[in-house]
Amino acid sequence: MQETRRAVLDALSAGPVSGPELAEELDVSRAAVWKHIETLREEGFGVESHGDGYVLDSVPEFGAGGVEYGLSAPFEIEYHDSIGSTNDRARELAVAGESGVAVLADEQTGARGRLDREWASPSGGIWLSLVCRPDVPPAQAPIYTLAAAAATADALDGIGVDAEIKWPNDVLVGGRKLVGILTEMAGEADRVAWIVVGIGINANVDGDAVPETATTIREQVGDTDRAVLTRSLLERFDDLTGSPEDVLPAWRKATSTLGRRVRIETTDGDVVGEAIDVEFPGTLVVATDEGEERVSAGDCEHLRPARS
Ligand code: BT5
Repeated sequence: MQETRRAVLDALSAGPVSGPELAEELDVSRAAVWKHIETLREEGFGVESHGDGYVLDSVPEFGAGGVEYGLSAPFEIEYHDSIGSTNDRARELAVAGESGVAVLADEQTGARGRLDREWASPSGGIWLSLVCRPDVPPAQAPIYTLAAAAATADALDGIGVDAEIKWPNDVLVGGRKLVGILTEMAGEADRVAWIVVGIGINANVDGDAVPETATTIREQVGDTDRAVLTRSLLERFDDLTGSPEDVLPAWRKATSTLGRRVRIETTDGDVVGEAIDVEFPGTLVVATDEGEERVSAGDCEHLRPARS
């Protein structure tokens, strides 16, 4: 959110405060104050005017203003009621040189999973794509995907949803998929140009609007305040990517893959065995009958629990 507008908002929430007082406090014209208040109203903030000045009456449930208000992570929110795919829009922004933007939508009409699979995105979800420009080699990019999964699991934990991560980046509840993550990037041999981390959360959505293998927050705990959840996810993601050494411990804490018997479908065939560890930047170590194998990408299926 634009800096002066955020300052106006802060003053209004501590209000009542008059237009002239605001103008003086922020060192801008009264007309500018008025414009900011109008914009805030357009974004869905309820700004009431009383005899003794303006006061903030309500904040929007969702949208750019609703998420940015109180957000302590360096992301600018670009919100769409409906869009084809937030990842496609984030890629456009990334290619144009943008960074630190979170593209957010209530509904997507052409969303994608990995390998161009369809991703159901009805109204009421949290469809989010983050444009990042980290100064890291491309080989380290998977840590961003793991950070997104861990941040999402932690944010869900905060609203009472007992989520578990299935390697590398599905977030499940009771074995059903609640969140999918799609990371895309561009770069050269030694440096990433940009990474787009797309996170799709089935939030305030009916169970029959998503595939049978999926679940939604509505089904699990009832509707949630999506702005609050999005903020805590962005803040946790920013913390984790700011200290990459914290990502794997956070991921390990939230995963149900480690210690399980798994089958990983990779481009070189299936790897079957017990998942025993995850290594930087996201490699799964599987103990197979032929010894340890390290897998960096693939579709993971949890088999029956490993014998102890
Ligand atoms: C994923 O792919 O899990 C990554 C999904 C990423 C979606 C986000 S939303 C914001 C951003 N914008 C985009 O366009 N994409 C990202 P994958 O592992 O390939 O899983 C896809 C499979 O999950 C599908 O083939 C279905 O079986 C299933 N599926 C489809 N929609 C689902 C949903 N809403 N919830 C759970 N499972 C779903």
